[in-house]
Amino acid sequence: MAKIIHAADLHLEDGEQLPYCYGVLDEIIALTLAEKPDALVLAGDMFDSFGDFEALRSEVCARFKPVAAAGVPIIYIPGNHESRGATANLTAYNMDPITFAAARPFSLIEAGGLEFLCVPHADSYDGYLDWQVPLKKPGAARIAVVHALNSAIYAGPEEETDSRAGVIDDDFFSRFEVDYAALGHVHAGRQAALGGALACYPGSARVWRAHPREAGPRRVCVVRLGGTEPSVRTVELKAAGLFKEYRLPLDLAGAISRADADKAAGAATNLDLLKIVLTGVVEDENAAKASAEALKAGLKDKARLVEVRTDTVVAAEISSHSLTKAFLAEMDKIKPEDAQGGDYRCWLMAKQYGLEELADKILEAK
Ligand SMILES: [Mn+2]
Repeated sequence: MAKIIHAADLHLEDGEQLPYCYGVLDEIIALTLAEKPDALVLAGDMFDSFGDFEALRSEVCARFKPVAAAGVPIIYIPGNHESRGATANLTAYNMDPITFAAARPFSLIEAGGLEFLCVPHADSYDGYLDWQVPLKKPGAARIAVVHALNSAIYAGPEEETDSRAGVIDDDFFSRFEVDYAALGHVHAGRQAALGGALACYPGSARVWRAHPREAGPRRVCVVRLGGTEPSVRTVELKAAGLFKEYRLPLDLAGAISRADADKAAGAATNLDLLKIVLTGVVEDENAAKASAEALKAGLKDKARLVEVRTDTVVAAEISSHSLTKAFLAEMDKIKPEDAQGGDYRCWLMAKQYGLEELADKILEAK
């Protein structure tokens, strides 16, 4: 039996997020030293850009030295991000003690008694039918390391809006006798059988941005190979923190309830990326914006990063309108007493929807 650790999409970034990024990297390294796998595989986008690659690579190589000293080979392919803003060919770089498999279209590396078919990111893999990949040695396990999209395992929208990753065909994995596909690019974790291989996106190793695909614990895969079918166990990275999103209602004056703000602040840790969307019908857009800014300032030290947006309907002087007055008076009659309970949340939403309808009608009539 062989064992590998598979991580992807760490997006190490120079600047104020660097200590956080290194915290996650160090957790992956500590896990590797504890698990003593036959190899550690990094399936692309270890760095957020070519500039980050240039600035951080010597420090990153130094951090991996204990892994190499423990006899664990480290295999790393470039994703689409390592090429962003590139001014040099990535194959020119020595990443000792990391085996940096940047040669295109592929390289076959034997390490830890395993075969690694390493495929750096490319805009297209259409030529793979002509690739001269040696046959798998009898009894060996083969791992494909690929940073790409595949429609069978992930059919959602493209990960990034400003660029498209190359798409790898299902047939690739059966043609080249792959047992396990160590994939990178899709930041949500995914697993599927693909052309006879078990294919896995571990998901981004850290929370890269405020997006639903970064929700949930960030993970690496611990993969067992050889003998029977490959099996995958995922391990959560505590240092990655979480992406948390809340929608909080503003009142007509554009004010946020203290209880709501405190609740959001209390739920975050200093590793989390917190996103708050302020909703509701407001009479003054500037008041809503001021609330957003005050909230952001108040949460600054509660989370690693805080984003506050407004998603409000602006209806000036709506509260003085006779329909609104009547509606609010009726709503007040059925207001639940306990402002923390589920009934209260329902009541608040009903009031919001009602106000949105009224805002529509009143604005239409104008
Ligand atoms: Mn990525």
